[in-house]
Amino acid sequence: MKSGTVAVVGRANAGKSTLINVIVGEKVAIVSPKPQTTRDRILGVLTTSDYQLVFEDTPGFYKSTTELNKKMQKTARKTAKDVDVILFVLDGHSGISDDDLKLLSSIISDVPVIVAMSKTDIMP
Ligand SMILES: Nc1nc2c(ncn2[C@@H]2O[C@H](COP(=O)(O)OP(=O)(O)OP(=O)(O)O)[C@@H](O)[C@H]2O)c(=O)[nH]1
Ligand SMILES: [Mg+2]
Repeated sequence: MKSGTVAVVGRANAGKSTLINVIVGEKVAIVSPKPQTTRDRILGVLTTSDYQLVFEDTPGFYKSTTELNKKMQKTARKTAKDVDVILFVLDGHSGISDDDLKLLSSIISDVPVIVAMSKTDIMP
């Protein structure tokens, strides 16, 4: 059986936790309209007869200099280095911003990145 780990990374409030809950089929991660809801790495596991995928939810990137925020950003960056694939979530409602592009280029490493767009149901 194949198995792999996926870090779900993106701006705060992009819809990362929502996506993981949908893929995994249960509510493993808290979802809320407030940015910075996810504060630590959270695991969601999808097991089928052919493969197993472990999703690591991460705190969303957010501009703030508080110690808590710095710690959360460090957690997200560390998680992104430790996995087989990065799933980068873009918020389709607010659109692609310079912050998204900066964040994306800052996490580029040897780990392949797949980009997903959330909130396509409410895209302008
Ligand atoms: N309409 C719509 N709303 C969505 C979608 N995905 C997420 N949301 C909403 O967007 C808000 C943020 O979703 P979360 O999944 O908590 O976002 P997150 O990226 O995990 O946020 P942080 O953990 O704070 O970084 C919530 O109010 C969700 O209900 C979507 O596809 N469509
Ligand atoms: Mg979250």
